[in-house]
Amino acid sequence: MKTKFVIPLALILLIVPLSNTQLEVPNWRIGDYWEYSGSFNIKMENISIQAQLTDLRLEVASTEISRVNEELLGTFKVPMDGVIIGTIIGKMLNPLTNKTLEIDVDFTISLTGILYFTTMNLSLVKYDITAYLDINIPPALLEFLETSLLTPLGLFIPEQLIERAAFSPPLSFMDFPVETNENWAFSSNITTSSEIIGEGQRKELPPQTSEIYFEAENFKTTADAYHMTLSYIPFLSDIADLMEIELGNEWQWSASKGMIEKIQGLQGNKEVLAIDLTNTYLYDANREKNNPPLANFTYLPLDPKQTDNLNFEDFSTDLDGYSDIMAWYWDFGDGKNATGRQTSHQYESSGSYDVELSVIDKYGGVDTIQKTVTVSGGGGTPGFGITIVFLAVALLIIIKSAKKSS
Ligand SMILES: [Ca+2]
Ligand SMILES: [Ca+2]
Repeated sequence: MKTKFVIPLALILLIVPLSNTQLEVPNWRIGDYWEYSGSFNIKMENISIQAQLTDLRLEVASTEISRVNEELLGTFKVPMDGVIIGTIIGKMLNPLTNKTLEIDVDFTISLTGILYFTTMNLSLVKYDITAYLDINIPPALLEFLETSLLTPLGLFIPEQLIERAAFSPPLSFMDFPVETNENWAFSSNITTSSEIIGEGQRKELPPQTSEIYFEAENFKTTADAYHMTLSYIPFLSDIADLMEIELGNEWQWSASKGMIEKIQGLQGNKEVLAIDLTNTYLYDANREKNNPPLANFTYLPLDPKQTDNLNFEDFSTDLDGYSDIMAWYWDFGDGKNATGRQTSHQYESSGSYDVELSVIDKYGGVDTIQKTVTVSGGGGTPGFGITIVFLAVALLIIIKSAKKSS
């Protein structure tokens, strides 16, 4: 009977060290940066697009407290910059004249923007990106486009595209901690508002909300790399959808670089997209863990009346030093809020208010404390203060006489 248990136990012992491999949330800090370069290749029936991405740089600039859906979130503010240089080559058929034109257009797109990620699990909260376009359209193509447009849209060559997007809930690409062979799925609503600028005109596109849903799988784990399939790439998936291209994506996350090091998309068996993290990065996987701050505050007067202007002061601590604390967010419990280390507030009516202070340190540690502030009606009862003084004096006399008698 006993031997029956030997094999399963041996198997369990073998499995345990392997299943311990898991990818924790990376310990990002201000100043960490990553640089990418890569290529983009699309072949369609009549048109092919080839482009090179250079010096795409992401850097953790600061930490901020953001309010998302009535929730306060600690976020990393990550500026992003990069340049895409490419060519569009192909043939276009003018449906009106039935003539074909050879196309050879060079373009340069300079990207600049800011991304916000939650400090807790690096979910994308929002982004604000501007793309400066420099498209060299030959006169023959311009004329061709003008004559082939079936509806009189008027040709508008954009010079600048601005897109602001917010995700609700924040879009989690990774389900930290990621275990070997783990599957996960996420959905989020993206609300975008865009602007197109060109030829001295500015066109605003109305805000649009759509749903993002994707599935992911961590299918292979090696010493440092976590290989995953992900059915969504921000920005590119939207373009791919428009062009009806299927991007089968492989993401490779590096534990030592604290970031994605490779994105690869395949169309059929051909490479459509290949972005690699060049060796320029700054991240220390072995750095000591940050101690999150401990939120606390004081306020005066302690027994406020409706007419009082209350002074609030931060009294938070951080084991790494007070200078770690970067931002303060005050919620006065009456719909009003403020930022800064010190602030003041006056309540419009008497009552009990739950005042909340959230603090964030420069490494993304967040803490919140709530205190109830009771505001009494203005004026107060005359002589009330004197009654307290009488009580205190009476108490002192009682204590003194009690001491004497003992
Ligand atoms: Ca997980
Ligand atoms: Ca700290």
